[in-house]
Amino acid sequence: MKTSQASPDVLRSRFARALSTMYKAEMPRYREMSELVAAVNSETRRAHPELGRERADAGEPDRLNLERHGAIRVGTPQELASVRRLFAAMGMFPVGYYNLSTAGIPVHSTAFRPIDDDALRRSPFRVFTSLLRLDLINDADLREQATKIMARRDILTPRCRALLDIRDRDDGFDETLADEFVSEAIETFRWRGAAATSAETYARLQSAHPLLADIVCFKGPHINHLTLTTLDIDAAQGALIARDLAPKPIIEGPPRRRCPILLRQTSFKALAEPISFADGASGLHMARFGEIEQRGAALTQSGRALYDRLLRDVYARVPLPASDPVGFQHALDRAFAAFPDDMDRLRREKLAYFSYVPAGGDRASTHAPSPRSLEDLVASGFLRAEPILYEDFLPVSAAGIFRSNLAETEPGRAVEDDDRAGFEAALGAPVVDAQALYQEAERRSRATALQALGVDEIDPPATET
Ligand code: OOG
Ligand code: NI
Repeated sequence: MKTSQASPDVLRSRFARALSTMYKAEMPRYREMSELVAAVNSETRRAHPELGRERADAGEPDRLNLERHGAIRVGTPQELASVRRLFAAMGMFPVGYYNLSTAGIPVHSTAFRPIDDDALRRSPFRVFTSLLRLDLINDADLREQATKIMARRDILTPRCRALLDIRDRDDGFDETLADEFVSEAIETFRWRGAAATSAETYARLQSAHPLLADIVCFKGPHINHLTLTTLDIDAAQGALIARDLAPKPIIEGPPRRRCPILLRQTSFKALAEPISFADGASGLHMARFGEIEQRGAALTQSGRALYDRLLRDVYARVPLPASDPVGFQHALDRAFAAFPDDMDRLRREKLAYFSYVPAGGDRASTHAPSPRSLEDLVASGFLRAEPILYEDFLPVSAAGIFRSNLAETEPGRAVEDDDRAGFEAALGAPVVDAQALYQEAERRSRATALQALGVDEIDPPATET
């Protein structure tokens, strides 16, 4: 990249703003939700000014009301490779492999997201991207028909492809091309109420699986939701109910805690939107909604194993949360009493990742005597430990989100086989390992902090690999 060129971070940030503007114009209910979330956030900030420091996802006020993620579903390996190329131009890379077939949803997914701390800070926007698994659709005729329909479309505009070629050649975009690139890029994600198939084909695909119709029948992978962040998701959920915005009955993820972990999410349910078919008929399509999230600490492998185990117990007790939200909430609270809820324990028991910062104030001018263990330095106030924010997604939550927005409430037939190799072949690259990113972030912060204090690291790494 040359200095006169727009950086990938700048492109991502403009792209996220453009998508937000487009989605709000397409969907007044999303605009309404965004106003409500902004109001909850400023109220929470007013009532709890300390949140800026204590809560990992507080962010700066002007950044708080920007979208954190969106989601799309693509149909073919070529389409996945195309979006990979598009997102790479904006500094977003595939992190993680999510096998949703275990929950009866015929897709597997990744999250295209910024990877390093600076990039995340500059613009945290990411796109949860699912690829249809036609191999999980039983009807061979339908598989063939779906393949033929999708072979006719290119989800990138011709100009967008040309711009990506220019980028490869010049290693970036100058300002004029950058603006043009963003406006071409959002075309891929635009909602088009005109289905590319007849009503009959749509109905066949829909009855095989509602996702199939959504992925196959349109001209491209419309954004199916954008997601805002909140400082208090329980308050946001209450506000959705109070404003009749019909949220899903449960908040996905861990229960409310003093120390937030991972990711909690809610949404208003997909709207039935008018569509027209290629044969002139018209109908209603349910796919698009708005989401709210609250993020907490990233968990280590053992923290995550504990989370997964507790959540499994909850689902064993209440298999269909949507039909018993109160019982589910109760079971969730009970089970998670077993998950330590204080930052110091989360850190010392190596359940969550932390970054270490030399403490300011009095301590900054005192030289820490060397050698000292990391624990000593934290205990004596030379180092401050802050939870590292979870930047990824949760498969069980994602499955719940898919389900509540399809005309389907019961889990579909579960298939265990993951096809990471197939996914990575389609992508044309391996996915990045999220755990490795958090481990490295913790290791780097520790090394930098100790170096700043002039202390040699003498104790073993704080987090096992
Ligand atoms: C994606 C659902 C997953 C999340 O926040 O977990 C997701 C979809 O419905 O396409 O966005
Ligand atoms: Ni989402």
